[in-house]
Amino acid sequence: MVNNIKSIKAREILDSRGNPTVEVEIAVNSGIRARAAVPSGASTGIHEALEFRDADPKRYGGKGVLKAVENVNKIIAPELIGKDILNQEDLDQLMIKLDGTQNKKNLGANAILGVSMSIARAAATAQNMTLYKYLGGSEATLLPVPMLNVLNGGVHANWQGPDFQEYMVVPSGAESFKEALRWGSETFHTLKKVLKEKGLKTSVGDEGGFVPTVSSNEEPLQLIIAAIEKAGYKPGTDISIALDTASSSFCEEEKYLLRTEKSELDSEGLVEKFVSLTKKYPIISVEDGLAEDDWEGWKILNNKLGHKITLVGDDIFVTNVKRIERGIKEKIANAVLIKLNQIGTVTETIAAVKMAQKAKWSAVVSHRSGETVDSFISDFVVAMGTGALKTGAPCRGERVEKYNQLLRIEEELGDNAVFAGRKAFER
Ligand code: 2PG
Ligand code: MG
Repeated sequence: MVNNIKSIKAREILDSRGNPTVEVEIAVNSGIRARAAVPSGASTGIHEALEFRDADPKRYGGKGVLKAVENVNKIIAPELIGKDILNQEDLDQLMIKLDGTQNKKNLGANAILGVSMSIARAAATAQNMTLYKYLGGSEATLLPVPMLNVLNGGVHANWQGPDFQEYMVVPSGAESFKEALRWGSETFHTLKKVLKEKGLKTSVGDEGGFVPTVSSNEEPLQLIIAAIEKAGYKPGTDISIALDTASSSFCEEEKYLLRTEKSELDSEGLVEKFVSLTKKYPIISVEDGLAEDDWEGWKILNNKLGHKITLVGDDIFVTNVKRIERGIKEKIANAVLIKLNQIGTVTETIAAVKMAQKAKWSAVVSHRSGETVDSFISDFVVAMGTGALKTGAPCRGERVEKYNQLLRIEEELGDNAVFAGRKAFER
């Protein structure tokens, strides 16, 4: 009885872009309270679970989430009150049933996920455990390699930077998470100097990375290599590079339009570009190299590079076991990006990670470009032991809070902490 839900209350708050999002607060009979906030994407995949927005032009340009809030308070809460918070899976299933659609379009994935995450948090507190231990058990000791998005492009930069959305530094050669974060942060600050010296802009995009005006998608790689070296690190040994090209966002009628380079490529042409870039630069991972429905192109990419580097599917898999299963069967990638709000419950997200792990695929846990200071994913990545996390630049409160939470977890684990290191990207 003490662990039964007493009340659930959702509210509309703002995310890091100043857009409304859902926050849920749960109270349990024992007196425990827990809170969770839902993130929001900009380069959202069309196959993602639905994020419910009011579409009322008089409020927040149509982006209000009052309907999702109401769905929590009026529909979900009455069903869940009195139920035991320790039954995460049952409660998630109940909400899935209550919604009754494939993509959660009745209640909204943003409504359901807020409840799902706050239940997990309350349950951890009820068990007197940290969240990562509650979700992952005593085996949860693996700290992820941080993938720090130091240079933003695409939609996260209002198309004022490169076409590729994310250029990440990956300090996989470090000995600990703490050290990796320092290397990443030093490189970030050195990159600022490199940009300044070249007379390039140092303003930042949605995920905290710089947005210089460049004339190609290769130029950022040269700038980042210069920064890594200038910061005193060895590119490819200490610090490697990962890309999220978010290719769905510049794909039109099966053609990939690279504005900065004034070129138009087909799938094979883009794959060839990745092949040549990976020969020249220490790129260890490419996410969304091809668009969300270009299964054929993905196959070509995986045949060419899958044995060498990590190929992460984000928009194509959308943390959905059905799509991941198809990807595994058709051998089109070797890793999956994991975002809780793409699918909408903690239980389904865990299932997606487990499916990837069973197939010996990597799983990269990820933030969204619209975030809050909620650091659920930091605990989640340790709980799941995936060894890799991307959560933006070491800049802007909502990004650094995730990295800071991992510092706390590493400290708490002490000698038991294991840093994933280069192994996380071995193929
Ligand atoms: C991505 C994400 C996070 P968004 O494409 O991987 O970096 O961006 O949240 O805008 O979908
Ligand atoms: Mg992506």
